[in-house]
Amino acid sequence: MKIVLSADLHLGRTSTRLPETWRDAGRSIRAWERLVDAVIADQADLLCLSGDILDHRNQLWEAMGPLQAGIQKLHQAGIRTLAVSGNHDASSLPEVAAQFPEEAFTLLGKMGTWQRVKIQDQGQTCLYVDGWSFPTSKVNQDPTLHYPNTPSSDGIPVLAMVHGDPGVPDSPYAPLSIAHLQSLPVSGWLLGHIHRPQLTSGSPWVLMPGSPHPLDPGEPGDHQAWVCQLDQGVLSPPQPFCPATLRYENIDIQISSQEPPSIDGLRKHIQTAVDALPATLMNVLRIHLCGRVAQVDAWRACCENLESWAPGNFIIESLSFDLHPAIDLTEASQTGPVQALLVQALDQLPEDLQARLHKRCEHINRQNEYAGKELPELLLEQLPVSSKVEAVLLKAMEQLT
Ligand SMILES: [Mn+2]
Repeated sequence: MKIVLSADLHLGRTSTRLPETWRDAGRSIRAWERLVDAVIADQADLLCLSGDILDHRNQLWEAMGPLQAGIQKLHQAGIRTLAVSGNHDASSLPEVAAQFPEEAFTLLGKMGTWQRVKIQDQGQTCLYVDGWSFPTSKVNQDPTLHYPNTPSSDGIPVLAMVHGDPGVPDSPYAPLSIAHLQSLPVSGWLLGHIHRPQLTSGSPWVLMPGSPHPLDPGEPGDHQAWVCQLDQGVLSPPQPFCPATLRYENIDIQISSQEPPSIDGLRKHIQTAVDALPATLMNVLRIHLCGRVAQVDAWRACCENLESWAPGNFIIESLSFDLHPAIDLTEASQTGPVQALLVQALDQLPEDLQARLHKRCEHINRQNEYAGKELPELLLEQLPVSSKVEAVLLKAMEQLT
């Protein structure tokens, strides 16, 4: 049995910062139509959607028609859709559910109570799907605290669905704890709410599927739905399914000091970076140029008309610079004690500054722990501060030399 998993389609929204020619393809209902077709083409058995399927702010009523048409198309192909509502569609999804028989579309856990449905294969129950839906647009308590925590003795796997905010105990959008989710007797969790996909392995695995179609430049990287297999009573960890046709990407281009300023050279850098990405029809790029170069102004001039360059599968949404004049650092360090200190600091920050930053990290980590937030430990090397310090030091060197 094949089960496709997704959430956060936000039907009604259109992805932002797109050129006119990509606007229609950037509508979330187009992504939904593609997903429906892919589910049918792949002959999946179930489609599970974990909330925020409809966006409450954008074109809600226009989005309902395409959602219903998709559910109907799946039903005609013998595929059942199961869903829970999120904070965006707490009130609209029950209306959609009322239009369909249970075997076409099942909204699980209405009124904020956990509900279980049995899925059958050739007359035998092969899977339980548990779900909980947002009863209103805000919920301050972790809904899994009321999960009926009774392990089934029949060995039938359980897929559980809930929309919520993992690792944020004071969230008004159903706070969740990954550790608590993994302590419950289920085989896999399908979450929703966070648009960046994340799969936490283990037993049970926990999938935040992410939006299957990115909605703005704040959602860079891979976006897709997921698929898992139920084979001989085992629910496999999910795999990516139906990749998005749109991608936002931040690209850093490092210019070397020997490289002569040239528009063609710059274009080649960008093309190489795009070629390294997974093949996607529409790429929206935020480009960041950095390096120490002989002719900073000439490089800036090369970028002037670059934003209108659109060779087909990508556009340049923005360009930023972190270019500094190439300085012979060894020579510069010999011109005075301040210069020597700055050059040394480029390699390694002064010890007292490092110690202060370490203390700061520890303080933040303790606070996270105290607040019960499950954020990964913050390490000094990961702080963006080092690149900022480097930029300041280089600026200072420019002034001094
Ligand atoms: Mn949400």
